[in-house]
Amino acid sequence: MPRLLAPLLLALLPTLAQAEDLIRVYNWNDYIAPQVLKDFEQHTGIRVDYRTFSSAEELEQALAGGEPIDVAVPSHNALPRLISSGRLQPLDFKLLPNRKHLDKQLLSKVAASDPNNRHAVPYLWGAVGLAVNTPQAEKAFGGPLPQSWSLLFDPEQSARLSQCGVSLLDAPDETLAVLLNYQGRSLARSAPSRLKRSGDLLAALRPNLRYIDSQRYIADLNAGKLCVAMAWVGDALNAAAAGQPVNFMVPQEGSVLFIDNLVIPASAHRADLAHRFIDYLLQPQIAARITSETLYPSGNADARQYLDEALRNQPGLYPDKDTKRRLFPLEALPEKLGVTRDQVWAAFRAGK
Ligand code: N2P
Repeated sequence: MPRLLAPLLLALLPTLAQAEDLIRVYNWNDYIAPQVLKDFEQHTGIRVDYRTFSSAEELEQALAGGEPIDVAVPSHNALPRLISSGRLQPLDFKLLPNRKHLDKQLLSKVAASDPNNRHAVPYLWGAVGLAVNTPQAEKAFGGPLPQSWSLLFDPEQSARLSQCGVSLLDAPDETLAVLLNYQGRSLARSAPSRLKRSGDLLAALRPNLRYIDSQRYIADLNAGKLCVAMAWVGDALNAAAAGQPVNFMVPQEGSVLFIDNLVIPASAHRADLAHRFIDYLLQPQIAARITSETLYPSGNADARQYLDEALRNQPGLYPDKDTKRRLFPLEALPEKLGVTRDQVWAAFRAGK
């Protein structure tokens, strides 16, 4: 028996060695240039098991369940809880020489959620706004559109638009933050009772919404099947790039800004390879390719010079000064409020 086993094991060895050079990456949908993954695999011989999620909740559950993920991409407002519950590993900066290309302003914003930037590397960021198929929406609305969240949150207005299709992101922090800001308040400083009342307002909008989903809306906007969608900037710009007359607008009342980050979960099996992957993405030319394809602004300051001229100046990609003034970063919620938010959102999503 051993005589037979030995050659078999020897034959298996190369496969085993290869199987070890694998990382599991868990990212948002439509948030990478697929060719970058292929190039990384080819250059390094490290295989990437790449999966996606479409809501912060999905990522949170995977991390809380201790899944063996080597690189994940949480938004900045999720960092304080992930760090305090020990879900993230501190990064080894020595293994990330390309960190020097990161945008310093962005790093200091993220440092409010991750002191000294020990755990997170800004990847892509951007604004939340409304993607509007202007000809369709104006027709249904019966005239020019206000540059306002009222298109969604005023039930009379969204009822008019419902015939050409209105959708909402499955993103409770973003939705509640813009709703409360529209009402002149702040999500993070709201009492749970106030959040429940916001839930009632959302429930009244429910009949006007085609769905609450952060992935389906991309294809539907591209195909002209939605006229107003609460959107993350790159998804909206991609619809416009696909030929639809879709505009991305940040309403006058203001909106939220998110910064998504590359992190190494505590449950990672290959933190060494995860660092190599992150450093690969931190090369300015690679970061520029990712921005060119996803149409999200890059966390990499040196990437900008590698963007096509047209893209570098594309309105809406990097927010202009005026828009920037209307944007505020998503805030982390105090624990108790987080529980109310989850209840309110689950009921809303289920249509209860
Ligand atoms: C892209 C998802 C954007 C991520 N489809 C928002 N945090």
